Amino acid sequence: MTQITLALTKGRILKETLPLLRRADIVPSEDIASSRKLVFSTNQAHVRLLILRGVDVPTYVQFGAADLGVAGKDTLLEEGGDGYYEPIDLGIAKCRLMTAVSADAQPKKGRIIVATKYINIARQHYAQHGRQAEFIKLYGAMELAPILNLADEIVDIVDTGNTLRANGLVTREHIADVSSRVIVNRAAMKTKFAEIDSILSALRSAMEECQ
Ligand code: PRT
Ligand code: MG
Repeated sequence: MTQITLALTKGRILKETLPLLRRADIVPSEDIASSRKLVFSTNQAHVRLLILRGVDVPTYVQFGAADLGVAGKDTLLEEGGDGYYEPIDLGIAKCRLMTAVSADAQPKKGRIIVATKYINIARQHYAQHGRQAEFIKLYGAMELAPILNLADEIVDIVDTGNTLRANGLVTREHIADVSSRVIVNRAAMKTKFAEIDSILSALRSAMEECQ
């Protein structure tokens, strides 16, 4: 059978994807969380799993190094790649992309500074709202930026809101609802249609069983 490569990330997406894969009868041959390996075989001889950084999943799928991948919609919006389809919303790892400010911040006129790891999403959002902004790229701990006066606002992922609250920030504008999506390389969808279609069908059934 044709080899199928599925790209995943360690972390919360993996945790919520593995039960769905198991129901779809794709079971890694060893425990991914406790291994340092980056490629895993599965109970299905023609299916292997790659463990990548989240931001690299769309890149691998776009260029066909992986046939399928699971990535957060936030990552897909930010990376903005083409070359893949997005056939399934898995409805897992749900959260929201929001802007946030210091709870005691005074409204600021004119140009503001926004710190975020989502530069492209942020640029588009502020432009759409007709607000002038400069953007500072951060790779983590965005919540610190307003506290230390590095930025006036941040654009970040919010789930429970606990992280923001714990750091004296409040949400302002909702940018997008986020969940994890299955993406498929466009060429592979044609050349490996039978194998990929059967995985997509199994995943859809697995999702129904979970509801
Ligand atoms: O490999 P890399 O480090 O780049 O990826 P990762 O380890 O971040 O990947 P992983 O597997 O953990 O998944 C991240 C993805 O999960 C994101 O791209 C989102 O699509 C999704 N997701 C869902 C979240 C959250 N919920 C979430 N709460 N990603 C991050 N958070 C963080 C957020 O950054 C913030 O610091 O949790 C904090 C906010 O949570 P609350 O509950 O305090 O509001
Ligand atoms: Mg992380």
